[in-house]
Amino acid sequence: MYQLKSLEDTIVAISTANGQAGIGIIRLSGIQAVTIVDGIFLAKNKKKLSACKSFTVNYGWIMAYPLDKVIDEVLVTVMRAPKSYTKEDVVEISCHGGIVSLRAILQRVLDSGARLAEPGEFTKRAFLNGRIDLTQAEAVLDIIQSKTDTFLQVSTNQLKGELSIELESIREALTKVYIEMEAVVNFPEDDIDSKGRAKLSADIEKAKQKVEGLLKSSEQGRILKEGIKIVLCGKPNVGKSSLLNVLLKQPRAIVSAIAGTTRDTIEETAQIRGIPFQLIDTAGILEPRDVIEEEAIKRSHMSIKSADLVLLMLDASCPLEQEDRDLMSKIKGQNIIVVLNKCDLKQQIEESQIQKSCMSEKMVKVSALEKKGVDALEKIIVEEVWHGKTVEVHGILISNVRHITALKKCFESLDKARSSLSNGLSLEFVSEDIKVAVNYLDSITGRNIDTDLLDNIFSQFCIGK
Ligand SMILES: Nc1nc2c(ncn2[C@@H]2O[C@H](COP(=O)(O)OP(=O)(O)OP(=O)(O)O)[C@@H](O)[C@H]2O)c(=O)[nH]1
Ligand SMILES: [Mg+2]
Repeated sequence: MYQLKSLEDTIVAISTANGQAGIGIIRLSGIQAVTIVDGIFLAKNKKKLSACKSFTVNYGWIMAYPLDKVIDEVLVTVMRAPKSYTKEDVVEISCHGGIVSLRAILQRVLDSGARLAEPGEFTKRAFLNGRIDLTQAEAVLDIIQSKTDTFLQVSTNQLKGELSIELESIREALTKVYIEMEAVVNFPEDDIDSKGRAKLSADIEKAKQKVEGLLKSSEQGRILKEGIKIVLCGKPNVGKSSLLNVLLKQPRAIVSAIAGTTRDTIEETAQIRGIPFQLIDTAGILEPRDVIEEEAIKRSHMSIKSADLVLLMLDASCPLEQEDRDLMSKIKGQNIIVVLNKCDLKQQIEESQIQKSCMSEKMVKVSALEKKGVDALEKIIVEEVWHGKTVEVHGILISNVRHITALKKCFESLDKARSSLSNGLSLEFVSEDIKVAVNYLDSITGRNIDTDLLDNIFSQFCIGK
């Protein structure tokens, strides 16, 4: 099991964001947490923190050295081990949220014997001290980085331990199978008949299906976590930037009647019906007039190529032109939704021609100017990325690449175990596969994980968490 060499240290960090705010919090965790703060805190009621009960908030001042000058007026919360975030003694000093005050108090705590916490070290301690498993620690990171309400809900479920419980139940079933097999391997006189083999096979299959179910959820999970890349493309002046602004609900991009207004690609994130999207507005230019426009075209193409979904914009108020056709041939093979813009004007474009030139059957009519048809567009975008499914946030959604990789390996091992079993192979080999599958499950929850990987996971956290 991984051991942190400095688990004995008392750690400290500013836990609130850098900048000015009403309050700021400095958090300490470790054996010396209460003693250290006692040395620099003067309570209004003169009571020492060491004499205070757990989960009490104490009003007073953090004093400078020597103790005749106040650094700031504070509230100190004491949370004693093991009922704290880290399962150690935790003290939180809430002071005024100015950076000078926060830094001065932090320095005072450091001078009194605490060590500056590494990124994610509080959560790492919660994991190492057995309060949460690794999936829950990772959920904390997901909550902090959450871009949408939907993903926040999914991460909160994971923090509550829903994934851990599911993995534990699969593990338990597989361990039972493993023990039964090992008994047969070690005591051959207890050999099992075909009925016994069929039962073991059915148990493995059940576990395999559960793993498969988790893997199936990962497509939705990944989308919610990372979002979908949508690129707006179309010839100049069709209204790409206008639509971007409508989708973002803010005038982010410059809109003008001059063709070639957008040159550099514009990237913004947006939430559409609970799903995070990265929206990219591109330059419409097709024939470059100078090096800047050459670069603009290059960038547009790069964005289009890497898009999960392309919104091909056409101006409905004029007939389909060669420029539109050129663009269509460039994006062939990609996931496309045709957006007919300027539908507030008299329609000149022939829809049958579009369908002939473009492989996509998905088409929406909008007016970016009058903000019409946007609802229908959003609906079709969500249907496209969600494949008609509903956003299910109450169950378990796997979103972490590390979990997905381990679950895939676990699935493969179980598959191998099942076919070995049905091919009549010795149980010795089958039980080995089961053991490998269990090890993969354990790597997800952190029961067995190597130091480097653990460091890697926690280094993604911010300091103070
Ligand atoms: N009538 C009408 N005009 C629109 C609509 N959408 C955009 N426009 C106008 O079309 C012109 C071009 O709009 P932009 O959004 O700048 O077009 P673009 O595709 O980003 O153009 P480039 O950046 O040059 O490639 C502007 O004058 C807009 O006001 C619409 O739905 N109806
Ligand atoms: Mg533009």
